[in-house]
Amino acid sequence: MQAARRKRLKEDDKMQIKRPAFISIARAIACATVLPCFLAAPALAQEVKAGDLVITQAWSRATPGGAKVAGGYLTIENTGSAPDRLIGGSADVADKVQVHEMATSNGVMTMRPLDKGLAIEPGKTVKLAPGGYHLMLQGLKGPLKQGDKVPVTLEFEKAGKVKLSLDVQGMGAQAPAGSGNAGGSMEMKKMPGGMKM
Ligand SMILES: [Cu+2]
Repeated sequence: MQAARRKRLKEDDKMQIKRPAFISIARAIACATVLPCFLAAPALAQEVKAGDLVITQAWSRATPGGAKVAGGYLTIENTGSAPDRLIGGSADVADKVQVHEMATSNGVMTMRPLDKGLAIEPGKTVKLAPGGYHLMLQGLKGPLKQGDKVPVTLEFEKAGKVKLSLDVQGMGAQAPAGSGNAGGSMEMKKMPGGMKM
């Protein structure tokens, strides 16, 4: 009896040691299950030109009911020879649209508005994506649903106001549909805590 009990205790110890590994596997599976959602969606073709700027892959994510904020993501290329700056925007679906930056400090993801906007240097391409720069739609008037096209007006210092629409992907999407990149798995490495933003 005693021996059996001792053996069971020893096995409990082993379980304790194994637990962290088990949790990370569970997280990896949770992340992986979101991949098929956006792989199955139709490809993006939208390209918006405003002066020297070319904007592509404007997208967002479906929001859970009652959510008051949503992220907006896009790629901005400056084909000209002068710098420009994304300073803000507006949308009918939200009270306000800000340009945010996300960064990790001491393992905690935080974000803050870019008061002076986001510089788009000549000859450069700037990507707003989960885990980095993003548009923040605040004071959402209703949920964003997968498949929606959400009209947004961006405001640039030089190019002025630019209208486009965000293609709404599934709730856990890490990249726009049809982008053909491995954005999902890259984000997973950057955010081991499994945070989605
Ligand atoms: Cu934000």
